Amino acid sequence: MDTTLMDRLRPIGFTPTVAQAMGLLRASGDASGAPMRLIEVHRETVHVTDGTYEHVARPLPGLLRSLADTGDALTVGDWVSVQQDAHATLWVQQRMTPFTQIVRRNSSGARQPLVTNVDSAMLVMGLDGDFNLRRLERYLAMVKPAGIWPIVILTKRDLCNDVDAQLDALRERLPRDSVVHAVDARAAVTAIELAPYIGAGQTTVVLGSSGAGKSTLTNTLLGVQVQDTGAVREDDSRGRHTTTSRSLHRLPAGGCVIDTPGLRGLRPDIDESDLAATFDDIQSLAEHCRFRDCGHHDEPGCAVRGGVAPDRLINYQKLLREIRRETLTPLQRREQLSMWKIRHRTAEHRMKMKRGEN
Ligand SMILES: Nc1nc2c(ncn2[C@@H]2O[C@H](COP(=O)(O)OP(=O)(O)OP(=O)(O)O)[C@@H](O)[C@H]2O)c(=O)[nH]1
Ligand SMILES: [Mg+2]
Ligand SMILES: [Zn+2]
Repeated sequence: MDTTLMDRLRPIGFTPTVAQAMGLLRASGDASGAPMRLIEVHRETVHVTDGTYEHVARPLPGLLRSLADTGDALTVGDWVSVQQDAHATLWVQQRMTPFTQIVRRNSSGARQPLVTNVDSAMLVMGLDGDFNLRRLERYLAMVKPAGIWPIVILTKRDLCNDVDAQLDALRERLPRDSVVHAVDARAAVTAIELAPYIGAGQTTVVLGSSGAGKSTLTNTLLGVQVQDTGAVREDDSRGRHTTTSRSLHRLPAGGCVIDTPGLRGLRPDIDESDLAATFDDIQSLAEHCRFRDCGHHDEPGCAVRGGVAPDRLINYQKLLREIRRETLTPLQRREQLSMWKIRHRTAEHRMKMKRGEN
């Protein structure tokens, strides 16, 4: 690969490893397209950058089909090979298997990749009514198992008069090695504070609920107002879903940031061992429980209860139940449903007995 091409692509995250993977990819097919990075996904087209210019391209239907077969899709952050046909239409021919990928489950349970090839994720949470440790743990459970470095960014520091109390609550709750910054997302100095996390050629993604300040932070990192921002509701600090699609932007220092819409009802696409790795404090305490299969509910000799914040344990158990429910076979699901029905009926019966209706 020639050096001018390398120089052009490096600021958008092209590394020797990507170069090698792209080279292998192109050698494996009959394609000889140019390596580009996907910056926006639309219904029929995608926007890509070649390091200098942005282009609109169309994905080959065969590529979309083969991705869909494995619950995958073209995603912002992807490296793709793009070729022009005789009519000057650009076609996305192939996609490099992502080095990292953040995936959630949508409301119908299907896998939905959010972003790919990111090095770090800025988990953005407001120090206002948005502050919610259970939600933050959910984000961590989605990001950490993907091999992505989480950075907790607490915005609206300027609006909060008990920052220290919130920080203490967070430190007590999260693993000791968590990286946390409390910032005013609008302030230029915040870009300087966070610069070490997005070196040249690295990509970060901002994640968090609507109104948390993801687009505000994106603009501050960029040094220009590119993304629209919107006021939050006063009563509950909720945003109005101002950002509606994911987009990748180049930073002046040579990294990239991906802005995303606020996620509702986040379900991470992870398995039990991923969850255990995210809640490794619970995992290591569990080794000292009297019973090997201790559920840390009310079993005697439990080493976990009392060892971690009670609400953290509740959240872990909730996530575990969700994951187990998702991995149930249809038969197991039916069995569980009928068990619930029986429980419900028994409870109803008991209520009637109490009311003397029997
Ligand atoms: N005072 C103050 N306001 C902030 C801060 N961060 C964000 N805001 C404001 O909060 C509101 C929501 O910010 P956005 O950046 O639009 O939030 P978002 O996370 O992008 O929201 P969606 O696009 O809806 O997902 C805007 O009015 C911002 O100006 C902060 O650190 N301090
Ligand atoms: Mg936004
Ligand atoms: Zn236990």
